Amino acid sequence: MDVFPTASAIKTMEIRGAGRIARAASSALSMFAEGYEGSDLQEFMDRVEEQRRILLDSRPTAVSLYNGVSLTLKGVKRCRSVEEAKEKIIGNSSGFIDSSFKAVSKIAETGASLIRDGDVILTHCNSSTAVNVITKAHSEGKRFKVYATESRPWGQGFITVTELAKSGVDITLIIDSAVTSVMGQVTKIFVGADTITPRGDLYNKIGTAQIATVASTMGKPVYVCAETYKILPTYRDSDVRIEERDCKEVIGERKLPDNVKIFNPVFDRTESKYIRSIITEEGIIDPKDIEKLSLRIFGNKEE
Ligand code: RUB
Repeated sequence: MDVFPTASAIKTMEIRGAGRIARAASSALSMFAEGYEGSDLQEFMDRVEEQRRILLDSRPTAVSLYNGVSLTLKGVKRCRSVEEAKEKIIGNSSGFIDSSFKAVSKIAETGASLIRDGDVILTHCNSSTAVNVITKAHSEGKRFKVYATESRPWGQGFITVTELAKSGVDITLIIDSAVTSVMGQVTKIFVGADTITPRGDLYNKIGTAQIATVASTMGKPVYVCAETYKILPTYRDSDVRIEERDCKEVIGERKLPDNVKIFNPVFDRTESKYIRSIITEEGIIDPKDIEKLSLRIFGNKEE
């Protein structure tokens, strides 16, 4: 089975969130390898490259997708037969998916240790990693309050508040423009990541930069919850494209004059100076130390 249905589900956001799209892409490559029936190695490699491209083109901003795909294909070029290459992809994929879930649990433990009774937390969009931090702290018996933004235009905040409410967290939904109004009460901000650059800058859902700027003005710490495969390898620095989506997502059923232009970027960049720490499965990292971590994990050249 080729990866097209997965790529298309990622594009239409049926599968969304940086971690989920990386795991889905990895699993699609594994299923492609498993179902491949030919025996010509070159032909197989060409098909794999084509599948890789289709997946990488599905959403441009999250480096998790690129890293998930690259880790799934790691070492495949050195394989000497189709069977060996298929086994490699299947093994890499299951290793990547497993380590990705383990990273989310580790981050939940570490992140939860930063939450105290009486905290007022703000989260944005729907990051499964950030949500796990919050539910973990709640399951440990800590009592705190959470504000979650609606996250226009898609409204991923509705997913967040539903998930947190089901876990029994004291949760309040706010519209995006209410962030400044609640920031006075907020004690900590937890958000997810699509990409973290070696300089420690963050690409995440549109509005994150605004939240972080307001937080910084009011002296509130911003914590980014991110598995290390959301870090941009140093050799790809400056390679982040912000996805722009259809204007229909902004206006919905409304009618506007033809000469109104609509700009719909769906991610933004938050400078590292607004970020207190990045919580990874490797521990709590100062944004200044991300480059060292990126080099240790990915090296300085592409395989
Ligand atoms: C989702 C978003 C999330 C990150 C991290 O945007 O910006 O904060 O992807 O998510 P979209 P996770 O809904 O457009 O994909 O922690 O689940 O990987």
